[in-house]
Amino acid sequence: APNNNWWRGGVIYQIYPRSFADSNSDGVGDLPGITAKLDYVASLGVDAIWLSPFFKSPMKDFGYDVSDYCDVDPLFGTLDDFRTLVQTAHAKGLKVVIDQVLSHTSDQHPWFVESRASKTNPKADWYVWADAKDDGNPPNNWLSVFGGSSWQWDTRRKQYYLHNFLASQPDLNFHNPEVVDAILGTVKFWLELGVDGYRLDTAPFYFHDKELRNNPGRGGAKEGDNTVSDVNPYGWQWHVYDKERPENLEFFKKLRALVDQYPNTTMVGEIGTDDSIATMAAYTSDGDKLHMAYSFDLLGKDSSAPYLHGLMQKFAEKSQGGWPSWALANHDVERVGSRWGGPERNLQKLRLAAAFQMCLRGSPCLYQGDELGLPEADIAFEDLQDPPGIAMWPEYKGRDGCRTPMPWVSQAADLGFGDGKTKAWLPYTEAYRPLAVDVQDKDAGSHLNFYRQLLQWRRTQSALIHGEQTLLPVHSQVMAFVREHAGQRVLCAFNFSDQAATLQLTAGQQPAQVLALPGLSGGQVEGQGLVFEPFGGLIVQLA
Ligand code: TEU
Repeated sequence: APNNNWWRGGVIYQIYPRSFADSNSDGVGDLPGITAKLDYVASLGVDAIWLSPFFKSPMKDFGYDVSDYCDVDPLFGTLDDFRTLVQTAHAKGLKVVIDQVLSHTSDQHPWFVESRASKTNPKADWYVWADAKDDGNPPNNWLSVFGGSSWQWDTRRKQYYLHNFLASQPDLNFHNPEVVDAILGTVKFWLELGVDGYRLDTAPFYFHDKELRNNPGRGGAKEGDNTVSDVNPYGWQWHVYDKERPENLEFFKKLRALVDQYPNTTMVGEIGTDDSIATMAAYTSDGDKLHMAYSFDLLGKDSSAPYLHGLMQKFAEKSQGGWPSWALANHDVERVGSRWGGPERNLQKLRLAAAFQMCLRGSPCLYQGDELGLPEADIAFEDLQDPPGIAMWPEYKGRDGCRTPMPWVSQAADLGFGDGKTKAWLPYTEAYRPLAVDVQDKDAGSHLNFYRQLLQWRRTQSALIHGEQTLLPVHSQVMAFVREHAGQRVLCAFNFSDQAATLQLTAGQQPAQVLALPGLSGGQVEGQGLVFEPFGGLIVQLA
């Protein structure tokens, strides 16, 4: 029988098409390149792939600036290439989730070209236009996530338009019902082509505050201070008017009604905001909005047990049955191999973190190359491609360091990314040579084979996929919780510190059997307690 809930607890593998595999040797990865590597992806034991955008785009934000929602950019291939990719993935038992960048378009999108032409054209109100203040300044203090004001002056209309990211990514006006209808039409297009779901880019950003009120400062920001800082996070668009506004939830219901017409489909909303937990819960409760909410809360530096505990506790308190997707990395942040692994790329800790992610209630999301334990690539300023990186260097070095080509073949000049001769859009990372797929494939003890074993093992543990999750009390070193399903109770405990640790269990937590997870080590049962080496972990079936 078809499993309508494959996404509940399913593992998602994120592919960044530009950097995965280059079939036509133009220096940029493409859809046929991905299709050719699907055996590899299936060998990991994941349930689905999520493809970052491959739609027509001037590539100012590398595809997150869409100029035609219903076509493939020639750089990535054709619609037929996409059909082949979907067929091939399905034949290998992989679901296909695609990225939908609905909040904004490219400034080259015909909708925007028309909208900016005059104040009276039929699409005049499809984007967020506003007059200048009397002194010529933008209507309010909102800031772009990528730096500077989020308002761009347009000389033709003599008005400002809103952009939450680059100026070449104008924000669609979702308060206009015509825009919502047009967007739902584009979503339907891909459902008809057989996709299994959507990753919704910047889901909290669809609806702006209609009254264009200033973002309030927080905790001591001075009026007029538009710099992004700890005291003024609301200078960004990440403010109270955006996240859980009723219009957004109503839009999700419309999306859900559409998506539900196609069996076995899912949606995961990207909540790329600080303090996302309440928002994640609001978006996924009651089964009538999004299926899953993708959190950024494991994408920072903090991997301490108290932090992780606080996060999971907060989600449990707020969740109302909502469903999270936890990721340790993506194409926007420093690779987990460095961020959590440190300069020495501590494999023991990375394996502990991976096991932790796979044991959590929710749908884990892997980013390409995490399974190889890749560190962040060093990129020289001259090689930078990412606009916010170029703009904010050296305070912020941008996102290129996690986007360099996948290393497939250790000995090939281009690491097996293309035909061996072409220069790729980002430099090949020499440090990836010894970590290439062909090397790790052959090594039974490699990080890659650890991941394969972890994912295979998880498939046999229904408590980890379907179980309820109960946290143990907060502990300064050990993050621990129990997953419970169909009478089976599994205790998962992870020492996230570089010191030995012990964890006392209560009388109700009688260890019955240690569940051997290859690659996870450094933990053992001693009477009514668990003892751990630094970064040791243990998974125990309770009586
Ligand atoms: O990212 C949204 C988001 O919140 C990011 O801006 C993130 O905080 C930032 O990249 C700093 O790490 C999505 C996409 O994932 C990103 O690649 C796009 O650039 C962005 O939307 C605009 O579409």
